[in-house]
This record gives sequence, structure tokens and C-alpha cells, in this order.
Amino acid sequence: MKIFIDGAFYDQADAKISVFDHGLLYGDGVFEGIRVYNGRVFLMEEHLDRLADSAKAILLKLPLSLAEIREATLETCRQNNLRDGYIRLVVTRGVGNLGLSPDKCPKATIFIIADTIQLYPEKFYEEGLRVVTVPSQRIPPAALSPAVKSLNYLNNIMAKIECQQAGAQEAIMLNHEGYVAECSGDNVFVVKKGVITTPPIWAGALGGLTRSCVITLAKQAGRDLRESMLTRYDLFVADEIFLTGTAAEVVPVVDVDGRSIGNGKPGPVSGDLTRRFRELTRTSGVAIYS
Ligand code: PXG
Repeated sequence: MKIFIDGAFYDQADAKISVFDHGLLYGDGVFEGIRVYNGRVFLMEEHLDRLADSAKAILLKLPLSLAEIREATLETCRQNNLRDGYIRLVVTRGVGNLGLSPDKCPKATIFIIADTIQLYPEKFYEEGLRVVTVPSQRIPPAALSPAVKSLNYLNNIMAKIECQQAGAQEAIMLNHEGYVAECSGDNVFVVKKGVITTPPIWAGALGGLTRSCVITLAKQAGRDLRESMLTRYDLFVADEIFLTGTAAEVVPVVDVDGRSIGNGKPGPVSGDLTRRFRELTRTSGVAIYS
């Protein structure tokens, strides 16, 4: 595997970052997880835009222009002959000293990994996930905006550990007021009596790009879709629940905190949106190989 670091490609064994990099010392940095389908980078411009917004929000100057990052991303895929996979694009504050002040970090570090990912085994896409609501709340927007895709994932990792301890596959995180925010790395949607609802971004969710796609696809299909606050009760009594994310794609949920969702099997709305999403992934994106 060839990994891009600051303008050059390295074999995996030689792809190393300094122990003084503030991405490692403080989680000071931003990232994107991007899918490649059928030789094309899916939602490439949207990911670059979100990266730029995340960097701007934390006053991080990107070490390359967006056009250069775009080309480096495509070249990393080419170097690895990637046709279907997952790109991890990371920008850290860079190498500094042991103080947390970023003014000692003269230049941001950028690296790009092009690999594969499978978040959940295939059977969960057919049978659905069991999820639990977890004690670790989403960080309040006033503390650190969940819209920033930063390297601070400890909050989400705690949630993941808590759901695994409960024997579930995914965690539903509530916000500081007890409303549903999102999962550890996915957004959440509920279907009730034909109406699809997802928490608004201001509930404390990342503005997921898969979320945006699914909202558009649902509206195109003429479905009633709303962004509004949800409680645990709304999850328990849902007809269907599904999660969306770059890594997870669209995945149905059949159990929340021991309550069976709908008839305990993935429902028709999730199924339909999964098909529409897969169609979109097959037919759009930026070509890697011309
Ligand atoms: N919420 C959070 C907190 C995320 O990290 C999403 C929602 C979905 O956003 P996109 O744009 O991907 O539809 C994410 C996605 C993983 C993993 O292993 C997921 C993410 C990042 C890293 C790993 O599931 N982010």
C-alpha cells in the first residue's frame, strides 16, 4: 500500500508521523472518510468542502490548496489501483512542541490512505442491527461543534465501547438535553406512519454527506421527510429505523434497547432507500482513471 504524506508516497511500513505531531498529542486536526465505488470517488467535492469548513472552524490552514488535495486524493487511489474502497484524508495541526499552543506548529501535516473498509458484516445489512442508547452524551455544540469532523473522537469511541459492552452493534448518542443526536459514526433516521424523521444538525449531529444524499433521495421519491428532534420514545415506537454513513452506507436497525422495531425485520422504506443509494453510488462520482 502506498500512503501519501506531505507530497510524497511511502510504503505502509515507512509511512510515519512524528510523535510531536499535534494530531497525535492533542487530537488537533480534521479528517474525511470518503468512499470509492466503481473507479470513482463518491461525493468528492462535498468531502473537500466539508474538510475546508472543518479546518476553517478550528483555524487550521490547509497545507495544500483544495485543488491540490483533490489531485493528491485521486493520485493516492491510482498508486493503489483502488476501484472500490475507502479513503482516509487527514490534516493535523502538524509538528510542534509539548505545549498545546498551535503557534508552535509551523505547517499542517496531510496524509491520505486509500484502503478498504467494511463496518458491519454483510448479515447485518440483511437482518438489521441491534443498537442501544448509551450513557456518553454527544459533546454539546457550545463546547465543540459536532459539525467539525475533528480528530477528537474519544466521545464517540466511549459510545462504541458502551454499546459493545451491552452486546449491541451500534450506539445511539443523545445530546446534553436527552434528545437523539446520532450514532458513534453514523446519522440516524426514523420512519413512523410513512413519515421519515432525522434529528437536525443542531441536535448535535455531524452533517453527514450520506445523510444529505438520503434526504435528497427520499424527497425525490416523493416521501415526507422532516428534520426534527427525536426522543428515545420515538425510537422505541418507530416502524423502521436506519443509519447512514460513508462507512456504514445505509443500514437497517431492528432493535433499540431491547424494543423490537416494527416487526423486527428491516422495513420497506429502508430497503427502498438502500437501493436508491446503491444506484447513486454506482452511477456518480469523480473518475479516478480516465
Ligand atoms: N456522524 C459522525 C460522528 C461521523 O463520524 C457520520 C455521522 C456520517 O457522515 P458521512 O458524511 O460519512 O455520511 C460520521 C462519519 C466509522 C467511521 O468507522 C465513521 C466516520 C468517520 C470515521 C470512521 O464508522 N464518520
